[in-house]
Amino acid sequence: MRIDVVSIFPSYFDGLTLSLLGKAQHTGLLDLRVHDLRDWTHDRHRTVDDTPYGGGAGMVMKPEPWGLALDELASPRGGVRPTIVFPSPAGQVFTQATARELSTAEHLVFGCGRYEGIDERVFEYASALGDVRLLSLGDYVLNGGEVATMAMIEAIGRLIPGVVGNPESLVEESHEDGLLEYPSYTKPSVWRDRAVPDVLLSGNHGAIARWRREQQLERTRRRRPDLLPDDDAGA
Ligand code: 6GU
Repeated sequence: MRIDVVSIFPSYFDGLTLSLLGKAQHTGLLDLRVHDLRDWTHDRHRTVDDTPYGGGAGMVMKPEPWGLALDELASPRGGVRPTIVFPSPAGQVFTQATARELSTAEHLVFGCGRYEGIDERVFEYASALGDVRLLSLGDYVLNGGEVATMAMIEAIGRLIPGVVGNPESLVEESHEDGLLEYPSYTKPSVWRDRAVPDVLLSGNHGAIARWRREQQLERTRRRRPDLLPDDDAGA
């Protein structure tokens, strides 16, 4: 998979060279390129923002640098239109299902906004080049799209076949089956007077599987009732 990221703070993404995603880049499973939006400015101050038409607080990202960046990075490559993601608290919520869907894309482009956002015409223009998605991490406000983009790239990248060494570890996680994960324990069997649940030491694999399923349901009921199908307060 090819991923291009456009940001005025490219060094945010240094962390993506670590661990599994770093290895995926070395082995060629992931081709991640981070770009500085200011490279597409032409004035002495490398300006990327301006005051909003109609007034109001804060600054808006100017369309011209974004247009040039998208022309260069998000034009169809070999007949394939990219998926262009703009992280935004005003977008649809990014979930494990979104991560799964985007993990099958050949080419993703992330446009990280700052300030009060990007001139709206940029999204329309981008729609002519690729499939545009406005995606939010959840109902709270970050200072810009960088941290959200990192979270999305990690969630997507680990689903690319071969990135996570043991594919079985992917299916037993929270959210993969719509429930929270069951609790895990390791040695010692007693630690500071706290014992590991007996069933896990029983060697009875059927009983262990049943216990884990019950724990998943119980935790989900208690912590995230909105995830259960018959929840009145849910989506
Ligand atoms: Cl994607 N961007 C910003 N700025 N804030 C957010 C977010 C995204 N998701 C949640 N809060």
